[in-house]
Amino acid sequence: MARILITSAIPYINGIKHLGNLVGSQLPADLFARYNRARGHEVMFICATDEHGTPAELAAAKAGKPVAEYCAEMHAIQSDIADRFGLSFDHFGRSSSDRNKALTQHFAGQLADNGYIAEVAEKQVYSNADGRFLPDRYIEGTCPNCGYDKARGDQCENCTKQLDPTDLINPRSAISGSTDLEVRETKHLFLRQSALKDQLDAWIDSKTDWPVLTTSIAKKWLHDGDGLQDRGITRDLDWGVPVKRGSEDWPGMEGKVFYVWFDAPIEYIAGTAEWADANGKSDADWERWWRTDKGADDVRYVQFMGKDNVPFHTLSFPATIMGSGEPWKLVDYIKSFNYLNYDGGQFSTSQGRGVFMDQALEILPADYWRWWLLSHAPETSDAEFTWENFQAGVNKDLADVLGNFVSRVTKFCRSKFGEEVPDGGSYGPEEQALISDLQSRLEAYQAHLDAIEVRKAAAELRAIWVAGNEYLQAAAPWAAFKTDPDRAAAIIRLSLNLIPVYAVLSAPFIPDASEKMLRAMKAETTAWPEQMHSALSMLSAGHAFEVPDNLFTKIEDASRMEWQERFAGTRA
Ligand code: B3M
Ligand code: ZN
Repeated sequence: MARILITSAIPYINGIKHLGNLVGSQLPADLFARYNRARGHEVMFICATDEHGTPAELAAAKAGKPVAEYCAEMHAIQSDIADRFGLSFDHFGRSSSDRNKALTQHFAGQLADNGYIAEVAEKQVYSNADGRFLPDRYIEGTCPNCGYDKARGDQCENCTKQLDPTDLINPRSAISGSTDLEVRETKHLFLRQSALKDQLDAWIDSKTDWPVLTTSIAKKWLHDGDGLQDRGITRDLDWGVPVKRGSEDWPGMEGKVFYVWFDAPIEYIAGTAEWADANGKSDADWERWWRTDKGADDVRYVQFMGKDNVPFHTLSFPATIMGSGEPWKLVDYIKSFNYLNYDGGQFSTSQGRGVFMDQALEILPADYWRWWLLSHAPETSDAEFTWENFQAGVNKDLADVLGNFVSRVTKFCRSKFGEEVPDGGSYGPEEQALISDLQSRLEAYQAHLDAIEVRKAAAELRAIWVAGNEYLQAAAPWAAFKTDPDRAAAIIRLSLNLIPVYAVLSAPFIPDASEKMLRAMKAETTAWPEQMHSALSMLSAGHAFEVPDNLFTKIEDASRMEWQERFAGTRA
């Protein structure tokens, strides 16, 4: 039994995530977590909401709520949707937790003690009316390029020109509208990533089994242009982790918070501590996942994320860990994803384009989405969601292949033998051939899941379902029944036995349908089928079952067109 620590990139708090976000981190992480639990490994699966930074402040302001209140509400909403999607986190934490504050401050203190923090003086815009420094995007004014009067200090939204706050004509505070602004000198902290460059480079080089997508991004940041740059890790915001050096105040840093990307990955660790707190566990219980001096040396740590998050996870967060000089666990494997596009364009949170997690569940059960998204995961290149493709995937794979098999077998048995596994006959050459085919497919399926090859695993699972269907079609128990009822009984006995095996193998992809199948078959064990031969004789003659309700309903053309239209524009 191995110990596997799994983290998914933590979604920003501002708003409900779209399906492109879901398939790029949380969903494949859940697949991997469920699979490893099913194989009997000890799994710790952590996710959280990413609650700091300007996007959180701005979204709260837009909602007219204090930011802490906004975050608490959005956390509850995201947590509920995650549940309904079957995301089986051991804990869904919050980066604004006390645990994360303390740990973030602790890391900053360690980094400073070890010489990896530089204090840099900068000139920045200060608002007298607001009594604070303003981040670039909190300053508005007229664009010198196009004359747009709501250009922000970092960029003009109208003509896309990158700006400095001092470029703006008639600058004003986006918070109060005040024009009483001045440029003042202030200090910020920088993480001296450049000083850890060689260590990071060697570490990345040692990861020969990582996906090219992951290592190529890391290498680019390490070597392109002037190489790895030091990174500012403090901001002038009210909302965030207050800058402290461990538990001590940090002179000159009053009123500042850590940059959101500094504290967000630390939440992977803090989230595990939150898990311990929430479950009456001790510090030792979470530290055995994270501290190599406290038992984590035999943990395999796997991270899931979209490609835009790779630089932070291959460079900045490892720099934080290495620079701390303490024995924290570094990631062993990073699984990164390309983008999923939506119907000829991009999913977009700011424009509300595409299907969002809550909307998806309003129209169809989670399993339909899980199956399609995972079987089309954007692994080797960007992928595209189209309604036609989604309809085809659901109807063919789930309804025609898996659902139809379960329904045909159980209904045929009920009508000819009653609702129990029939006696008579024995497995012949066709059955032996199926069993050995399934055994090699099982091994391939496991290998793909172990390697986190999501699409390949889905294809193999589909092939396992297809093999049962083809067997049933060729063995034709409905014909055999007329001349040789014992032969029909043997065929049906094997076919009924396939259902719990399918349920267990499919559970990481489609947990709800899997549970329905197991319940209908009244299966006593849900153990992973290590050997097909023995797994396929689990249900013996006389074992009672029930014909389940239809597992999957096909998507009609009319619904597809209605949804296509409904989700064509922007979210209301
Ligand atoms: N919240 C970005 C994102 O959701 C960011 C990930 C943080 S992972 C530590 O894509
Ligand atoms: Zn402009």
